[in-house]
Amino acid sequence: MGDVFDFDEDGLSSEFEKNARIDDAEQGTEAPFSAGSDTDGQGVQFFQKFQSGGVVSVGPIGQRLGTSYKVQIDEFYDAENLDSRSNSTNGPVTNEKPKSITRRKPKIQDFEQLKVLGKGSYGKVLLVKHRKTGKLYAQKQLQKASMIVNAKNYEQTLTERTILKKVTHPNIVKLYYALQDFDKVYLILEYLDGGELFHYLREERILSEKVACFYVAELILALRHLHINAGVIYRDLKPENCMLNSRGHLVLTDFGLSKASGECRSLFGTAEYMAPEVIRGEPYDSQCDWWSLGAVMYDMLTGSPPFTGNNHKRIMDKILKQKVQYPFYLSQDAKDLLRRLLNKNPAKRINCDTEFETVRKYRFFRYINWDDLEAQNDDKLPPPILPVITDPEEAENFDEEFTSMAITPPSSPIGESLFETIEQSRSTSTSSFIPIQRPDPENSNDLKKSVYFTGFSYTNETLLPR
Ligand code: ISQ
Repeated sequence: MGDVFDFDEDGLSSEFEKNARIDDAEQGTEAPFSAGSDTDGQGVQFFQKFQSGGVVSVGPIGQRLGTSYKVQIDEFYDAENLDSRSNSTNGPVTNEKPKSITRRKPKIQDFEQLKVLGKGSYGKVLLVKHRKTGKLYAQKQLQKASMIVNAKNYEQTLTERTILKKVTHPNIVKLYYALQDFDKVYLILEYLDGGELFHYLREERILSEKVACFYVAELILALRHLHINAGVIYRDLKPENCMLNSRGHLVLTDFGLSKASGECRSLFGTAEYMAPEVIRGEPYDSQCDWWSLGAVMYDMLTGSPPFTGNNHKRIMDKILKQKVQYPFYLSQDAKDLLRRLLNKNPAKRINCDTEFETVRKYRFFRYINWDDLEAQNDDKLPPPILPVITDPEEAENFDEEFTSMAITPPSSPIGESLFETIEQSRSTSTSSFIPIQRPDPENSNDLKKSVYFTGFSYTNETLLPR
């Protein structure tokens, strides 16, 4: 099965990593992951939990260099699907391992970079086009160097890749590939050409309750799926992470701050939408997402989150101490749901996972037929905003501040092909590749870059055309 999945041939070719792979492939057990001294310790818990999800674990940073690593091959995620697929199409169910599928590994150069869609602390998101199929994707790029300096970035990227690999839901962004070259890692994601939901909200200032209830209901479906089926707390629900696809459905993006369910303690997320228990540093669980949903819903209906201020401390103080004010124009139905979500005591806050049958019957959701919503039956329950998309390549629903930015070409792949590329670029001055140096096994920084990202690459076989 290992050969079905990308396994780092993009550039990880040092002796060091070859050794790592051999270890791994043979044993399939691994050292607990820790993202260095900067971690809160919960990374260990997270990665242990997800071992059976095909997560890579390369051992604590301090022990990485010069020791042998057990690096798990990305084999579990799709193994069952592939098994059942091959069984269902090729006769009776057997316990035999499926024959390996040989598919050319995607390379970053297979994608033409068209526009910048956004920029954040994580790096950049670009609109890219697959050269052969013409299909458009959003490509999230992160610099390896910054991730090595900032271990949290690194942990977040692996977290995002890991979670998106295991989650399939129409209201959660799809991950198609995880790729890398020498200095960057790339997530090739579903392109959500409707842009941010809150781009529409800021234009309109507030959404009507009839419009807002559709998005609140879609958010409930997405969060429930994460909590119940994937065992993940989203933790970072905020307007920027709610995007619209071309049909107008809400899709959650950005899983860098998500966490395996259970008890968490670290302070994460965006202040305005953060639950009181998270701010207090108390242990928290998936209830924190229902608070954030309340804060986002409040924002949709009033034009700003329930607690605002010009610095984080002020906002956090208010979240802990101030009572939520409900403007006169909110209906009783909206206030009723908001009060249940924005309850400072997580034990008294509504739990939309366990109390879903109650929640779905709230009057606030009277316009929603939940079966149609789940089935995305647009004829019966059309999304309230249909994004205007004249040409998806124009990314017209994204901020011009980004889409007008110049694109910098990707660096070359690593390994032998790099040398071909460099030779070609020497002889043909028209090459768009920027030659980069081959990783130097004597250079500890290069070594770190390679070792860190062993096993990062990934192809989601379930989403590829057959
Ligand atoms: C998908 N489409 C457009 C922009 C995006 C930003 C982040 C994650 C996914 C995206």
